[in-house]
Amino acid sequence: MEQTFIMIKPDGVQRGLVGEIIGRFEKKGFTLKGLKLLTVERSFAEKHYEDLSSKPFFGGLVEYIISGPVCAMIWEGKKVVTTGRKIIGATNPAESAPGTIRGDYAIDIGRNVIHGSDSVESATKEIGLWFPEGPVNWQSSVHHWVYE
Ligand code: RTP
Repeated sequence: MEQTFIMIKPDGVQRGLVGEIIGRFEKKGFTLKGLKLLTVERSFAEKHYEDLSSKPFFGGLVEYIISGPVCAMIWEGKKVVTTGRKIIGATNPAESAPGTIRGDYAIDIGRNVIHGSDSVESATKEIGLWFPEGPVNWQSSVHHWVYE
């Protein structure tokens, strides 16, 4: 079953959106396979966003990510990478549809509450970086009521 890496950024944690965001993924039918609250070092944030290191906003992005605790998660389910990105909404909250997390809870691109892996390959890489111990192994009891 597909897995994705989801991170509630420091603004989302400080604003008390952790429960709301977890609830959206749970109610969709996805399964939580990893969860931790942690403040990351600068070098770790730079590694996570290494593909963006040449962008002009890279420095500000790293400052933002290390500014407080983040909530790192592994979510599992059919097409969870693409569906997770739809639940999250467009990168710029000004363009995120209402009903998406960013559409409902964010205004600025530099305070857009949440990260989600953009491909299965990125998800594998990010889960390996954030959860070197691997996912928690448990079987959701709702599968028969979510998948035909
Ligand atoms: P994320 O990685 O956080 O899920 O976001 P994304 O794929 O939707 O967007 P990406 O292009 O990978 O950008 C990563 C994060 O950098 C910040 N950003 N700021 N000021 C700017 O123009 C700008 N562009 C991107 C956002 O916080 C974005 O989520």
